[in-house]
Amino acid sequence: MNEKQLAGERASDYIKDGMVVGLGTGSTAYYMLKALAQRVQEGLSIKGVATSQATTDLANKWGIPLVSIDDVSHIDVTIDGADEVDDHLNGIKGGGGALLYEKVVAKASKEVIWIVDAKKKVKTLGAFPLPIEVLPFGASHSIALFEQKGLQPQLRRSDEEIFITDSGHYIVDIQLPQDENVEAFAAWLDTLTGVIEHGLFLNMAHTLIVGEGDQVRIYK
Ligand code: ABF
Repeated sequence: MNEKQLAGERASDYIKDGMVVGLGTGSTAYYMLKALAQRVQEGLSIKGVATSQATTDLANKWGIPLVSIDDVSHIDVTIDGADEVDDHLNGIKGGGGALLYEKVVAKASKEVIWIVDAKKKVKTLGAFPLPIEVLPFGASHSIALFEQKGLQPQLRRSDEEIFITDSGHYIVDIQLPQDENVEAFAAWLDTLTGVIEHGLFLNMAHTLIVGEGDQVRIYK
């Protein structure tokens, strides 16, 4: 069993009958969804809120009941992947391009659990490029500003084509400055017209489940 599978399957144990569950996106969340689908087939009654079209498709394929985020008052627990997580359980997300819906779902959740393989746990965030979701209208000006700040912006492409998120936006990947307070940098990003959302998920996760070798380690 690989580290992503270990983490994903362990996380599905946190899901209880009757819960509304935020369903994450990515190859680690894939294993959580597979384990959850098995439990649904065995009688578990839950409602899932998907964080991407890809996760919606998997849930439909595997028979996990879905509900719109706007038809529930809250989400009991969200289980999602991440690209990097530090010792404070701050993370970088969005490598899969789903950060906007992932952040909306996380913010509506009573508990947020991240599931990762060992290489995602880092001392300092920033080796992984920080995804920024930007409005296509004026994106060149957002990119120019990041360039001017020395953030090495890269407009994300997939097979030569500009990558388009589920909500119709672009993703610009930048380098997180190592000499800056991450909260202050996130606050600056939040002021930028044309920036829809960014991949800094700060003070949002309650539990981190890490697959390490043939073990699972849980951090709170
Ligand atoms: C998703 O999980 C994204 O935010 C993040 O990029 C991804 C990690 O993907 P994987 O589990 O495939 O490494 O939540």
